[in-house]
Amino acid sequence: MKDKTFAIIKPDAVNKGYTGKIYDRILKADFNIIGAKLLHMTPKIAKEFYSVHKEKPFFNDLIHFMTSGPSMVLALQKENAVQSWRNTIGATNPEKAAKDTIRKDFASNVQENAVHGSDSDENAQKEIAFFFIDSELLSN
Ligand code: IDP
Ligand code: MG
Repeated sequence: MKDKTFAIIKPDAVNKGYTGKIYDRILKADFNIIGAKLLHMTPKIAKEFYSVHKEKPFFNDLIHFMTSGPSMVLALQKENAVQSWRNTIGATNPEKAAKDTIRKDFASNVQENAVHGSDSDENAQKEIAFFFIDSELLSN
């Protein structure tokens, strides 16, 4: 069983029509998409998902942004998925993101940064379970 990570194509990127282009990057980086759905986060869902950041000065703005329109949530599978996806998306701030990363190419700023990626295997598992039930995930 290969490693998994959790990704979001955030409302800025969905709104700008980048979903297909970001899918291309995912597939070119050899991830298998094992779960995918389009949803519009409620404040309750966004606050719970980002609860680790609840004391941060940007928390309220982040919730406003994440609930501003539809997002695409994804479960991705690949060897070393968490680190590999973080490498594919680049730094949180697109100004600091490496060349050819998703955030470098599609993000607007440090908040509206196009995509999410889990930061550990433990969080990847929690985040996938937060958005998907087992029957919505491919297993192999
Ligand atoms: P990550 O998404 O690269 O893991 P985190 O530090 O976990 O970055 O922050 C979660 C999200 O909160 C970021 O992706 C971004 O949308 C937003 N964010 C992080 N830092 C800032 C900031 O300094 N100002 C505004 N928004 C931020
Ligand atoms: Mg994070």
